Amino acid sequence: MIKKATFITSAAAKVGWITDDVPELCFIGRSNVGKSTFINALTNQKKLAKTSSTPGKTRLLNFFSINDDLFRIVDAPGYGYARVSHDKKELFAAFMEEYLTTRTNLKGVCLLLDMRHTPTKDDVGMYEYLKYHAIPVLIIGTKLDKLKRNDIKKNEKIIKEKIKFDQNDAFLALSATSKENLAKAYDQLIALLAKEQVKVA
Ligand SMILES: Nc1nc2c(ncn2[C@@H]2O[C@H](COP(=O)(O)OP(=O)(O)O)[C@@H](O)[C@H]2O)c(=O)[nH]1
Ligand SMILES: [Mg+2]
Repeated sequence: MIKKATFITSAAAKVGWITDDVPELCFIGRSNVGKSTFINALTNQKKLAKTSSTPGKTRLLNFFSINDDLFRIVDAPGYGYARVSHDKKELFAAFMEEYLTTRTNLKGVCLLLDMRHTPTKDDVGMYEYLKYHAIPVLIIGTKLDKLKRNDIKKNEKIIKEKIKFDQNDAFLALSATSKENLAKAYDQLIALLAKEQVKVA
């Protein structure tokens, strides 16, 4: 369980990154997917990650220390709003790309997808990008409470098909509001920290 979570710093560029060996898990998702709410529920703190009402407002990486530096959660800006063209290279800001491709502390990405919807082009592009760079991924399906029981398996199947889900990755659908499956998230994060980065063909 997460017993302690503290905000350390924000960084807009590499110069602001922390220099040490603490492993990091980066949380990524479209604006409004429920990332801040998930981080707050996971850490049992009401305002750790700001639940912003202005989509795409945050332009920084936010670093949080978990359980006295057992690992860090790095909250990334939401994608899907800032994008200026359909060029894949501009799916996210250059500083995000630099973080994801050069940060040695990074052990995995927690990619959040809304359980209610078919993943967007941006979602598909993001997963593809992570796979291309051999970054271990945990998919968190958010807002599970909004689904009818019958739709849960159905939607999970649609999402997995749409993103071409790799069975070696983990998938966990949960609700930050009803707390369903929330307790399972911590173990998944610990498992993600231990995963090998395997380059696929
Ligand atoms: N029903 C439900 N609503 C949620 C859940 N998680 C987030 N939300 C709502 O979705 C909206 C966006 O959440 P937020 O955490 O700010 O999204 P972010 O932009 O990804 O950080 C807010 O109105 C939240 O209250 C959830 O598990 N269930
Ligand atoms: Mg947010």
